[in-house]
Amino acid sequence: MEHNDTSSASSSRPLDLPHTLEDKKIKALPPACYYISDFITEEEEKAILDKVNTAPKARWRQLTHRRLQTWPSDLVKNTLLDARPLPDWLEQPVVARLLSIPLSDSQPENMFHDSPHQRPNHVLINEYPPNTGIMPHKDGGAYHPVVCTVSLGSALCLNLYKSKEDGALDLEPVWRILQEPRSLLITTADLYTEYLHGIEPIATDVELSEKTIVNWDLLRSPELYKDGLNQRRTRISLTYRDVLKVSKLGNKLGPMFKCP
Ligand SMILES: O=C(O)CCC(=O)C(=O)O
Repeated sequence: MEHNDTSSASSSRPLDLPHTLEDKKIKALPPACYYISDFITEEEEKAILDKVNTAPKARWRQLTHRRLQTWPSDLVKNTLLDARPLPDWLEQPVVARLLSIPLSDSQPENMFHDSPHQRPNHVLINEYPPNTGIMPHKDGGAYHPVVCTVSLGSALCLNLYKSKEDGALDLEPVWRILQEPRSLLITTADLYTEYLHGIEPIATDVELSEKTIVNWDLLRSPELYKDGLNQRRTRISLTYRDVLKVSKLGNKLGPMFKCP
């Protein structure tokens, strides 16, 4: 099985794929949330970054502080109109590997076993140069509540927030997750529906320690952050999700409705 493939011929560092997701559970978080530090190799990271960075200009959507790509396309009214499969470079190795990891010894199914398409059908690619972040938010109703995020190029902290009783956002994060390059973070269930997530627009993540970072024990290289700091470089994230509604009509509308 793919998930037993713990080495790569030319890779300097082996993968660290667990026997089951249970082995990589972030224990301090409500169930269920997982962190795999070495989900892809450096060579795979480089190959994906090349594809992201050489995508046609029209693929990028520029927001005020950040740019992003959507594959196979944007959603329209929470619906995926373009039902083409993901391109090969987003499918392999990530999706195959995601689907190969069982939930636990007693649950041999993978994390998408109960999603409508039994696999992710959509990828959002976000670029975060230093000093760039994303406001605290929830992902909304378009997706099955399993979110798989692969980080490339740089580490940074994802913050989780809770609304106060009066509905206002509590600006102090409840938890912080440090995402290293080449890692996979999976969030599901309550973490998806009850909490907000966001990334602070800063150049350096501070006060990093086993007391402040919930996945400290699962990090590949905690020693890199022993001074409590992470100097950010540009981080690219790939967010894999299953969009609930896919329009059969979309592909019949012709190339006008398709992204390059
Ligand atoms: O880049 C990330 O890790 C988070 C992205 C995100 O929350 C979003 O695009 O909704």
